[in-house]
Amino acid sequence: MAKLDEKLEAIYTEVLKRNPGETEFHQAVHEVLDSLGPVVAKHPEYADAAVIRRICEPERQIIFRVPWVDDQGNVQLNRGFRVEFNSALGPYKGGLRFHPSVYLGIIKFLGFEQIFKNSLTGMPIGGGKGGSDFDPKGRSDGEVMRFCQSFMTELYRHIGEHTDVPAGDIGVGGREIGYLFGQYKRITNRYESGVLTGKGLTWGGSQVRTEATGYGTVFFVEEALKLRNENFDGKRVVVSGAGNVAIYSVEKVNQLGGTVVACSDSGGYIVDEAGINLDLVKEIKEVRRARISEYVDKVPSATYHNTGSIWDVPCDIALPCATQNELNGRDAEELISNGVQVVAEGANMPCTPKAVHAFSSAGVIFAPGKAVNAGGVATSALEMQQNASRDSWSFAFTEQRLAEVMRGIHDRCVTTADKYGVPGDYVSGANIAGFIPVADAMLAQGVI
Ligand code: NDP
Ligand code: 2IT
Repeated sequence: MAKLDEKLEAIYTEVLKRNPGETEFHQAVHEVLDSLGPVVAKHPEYADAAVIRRICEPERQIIFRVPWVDDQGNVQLNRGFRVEFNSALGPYKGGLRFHPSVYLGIIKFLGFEQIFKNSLTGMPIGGGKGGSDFDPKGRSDGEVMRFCQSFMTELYRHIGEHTDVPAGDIGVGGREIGYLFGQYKRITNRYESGVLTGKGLTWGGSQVRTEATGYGTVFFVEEALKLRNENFDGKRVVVSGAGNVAIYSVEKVNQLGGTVVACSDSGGYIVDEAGINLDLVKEIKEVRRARISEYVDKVPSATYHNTGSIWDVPCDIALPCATQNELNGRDAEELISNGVQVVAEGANMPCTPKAVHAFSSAGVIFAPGKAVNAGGVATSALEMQQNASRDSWSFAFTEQRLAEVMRGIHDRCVTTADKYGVPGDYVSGANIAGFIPVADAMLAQGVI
C-alpha cells in the first residue's frame, strides 16, 4: 500500500491498533486516508479538531444474539450487527447484509464507506450498516421470516425514521424488508413508513428503488463516457454477480445500446456472446433463487465456467457488482491486456488495492463504489422523502430524480479532483467531495 501523509499515517496506525483483524475495514480506511493528503494540507483545522480520527471511530456499535427455530424444530443461532457510524449529516442510513461471511470488520468497512457515499448524494443522511452471518441460501420463506422477526426483536429499539434507517444489501431484498417491517410495526404499534427503505410499492415503497443501484451505476458510467464524447452504443460489457445490482445494471446497459456478454454468481460465470437474456436471468435468480449455471440449460450456445475468472472475458466496460475484493491485481492485468476502457464499481469495494493501482497506472477510467453505486441509497432517501410527505411519485419522475443525483455525483467527483490537483482521479474526487461536508458538519456540531 502507498505511504500516507505523516499525520494520516498516525491515524491509520491507531485504526489498525484499535480494530485488530478487521482487514476489510482497514482497507476501506486506508483508501480514504490515501486521498486526504491535499485536504489536510489545505485545511489543518480538520486534523487539529481530530475530525478524521473521530470519523474512523463509529458513534455506536451494536452486536446481538439472534436465535430462531428452523423447519425441523432445531434452535439456530446467529449474530446480528448494526454499526451507527456517523450522524453528522442526518440519521444513520445504510443497508443490512445477510451472508455467512459477515463479521464486525465487514459491517464496519461498509458503514465507513456509507458515510462518504451518502454525503456525496447531497442528501441529509448519515452513515450506518448492519447485518448478520445468517445464510439465507436453501432456507424456506418461513425460516427467513422467523430469522427476520428475531433480528428485528432486538434491532427495533435502536432504529427509527429520525434515528437510523436500514435497507437491503447482499441477501436482503424485498422479501426480507417485508418481514422486518412487519415485526417493527407489530412491536412498536406504529406504522412508521420511514423506518426502513426498499419497501413494497403498495406499502410505502418507492418506484425505482429496486432498479436504483444498477441504473445509477450505468448512469454514472454514461456521464463518464459523455465527458469523453462517447456512449454505450456497441460497447461490450461484463457484469459480475446476478443479484439486485447486477440485474438492473444489465437492464440499463441494454436500454442504452450496450451488450452484456457475461454475468456470474458465487458458483461460477456464464458467457453468452449473443448478449445475456435478462428475462431468463431474472427468472432463475429473482423468481426461483436458483443457480446461474441453469442458464446454459435454456441457452445451449452459452457457456458456464466454474473455474477461472469472469474478468478473463474481454470487454470494453467492466462492472463488478457482486462483492468485496472480487477483482484482484491479476484480473486487472487481464482486463487491461484485453483492452478494457472503463471499470466502475457497482458493488462496495470489489476491486483490491492492487487492481485499482493497475487500472490507474494503465490509464483506464476507474470509478469507485461510493460514487458509482450511490444511486441505491439516494433513491432510499427519495423513499424517505415520499414517506415523510405521505406522497408517492411516478416511475418516470423518480428515475429522472435518480439520473439528476448521479449527474451531480459525477460532476462533484470531477470538479473536486480538478480543484485538488488530481484531474481525472475519481477515487480522490469521490473521497474528498464526500469527506468535506461531513467534516464541516462535525466541526460545526462540536466535540461529540
Ligand atoms: P444480492 O444478494 O442481490 O446479489 C449478490 C450477488 O453477488 C449474487 O449473485 C451472489 O451470488 C453474488 N456473490 C456474492 N458473493 C459472491 C462471491 N464471493 N463471489 C461471486 N459472487 C458473489 O446483493 P446486491 O446485488 O444487493 O449487492 C451486490 C453488491 O452491491 C454488494 O457489494 C453490495 O454491498 C452492493 N450494493 C448494493 C446496493 C443495493 O441497493 N442492493 C446498493 C449499493 C451497493 P449467489 O447468488 O451465488 O449468492
Ligand atoms: O451499500 C449501499 O449503499 C446499500 N446497500 C443501500 C443502502 C440504503 O440505505 O439504501
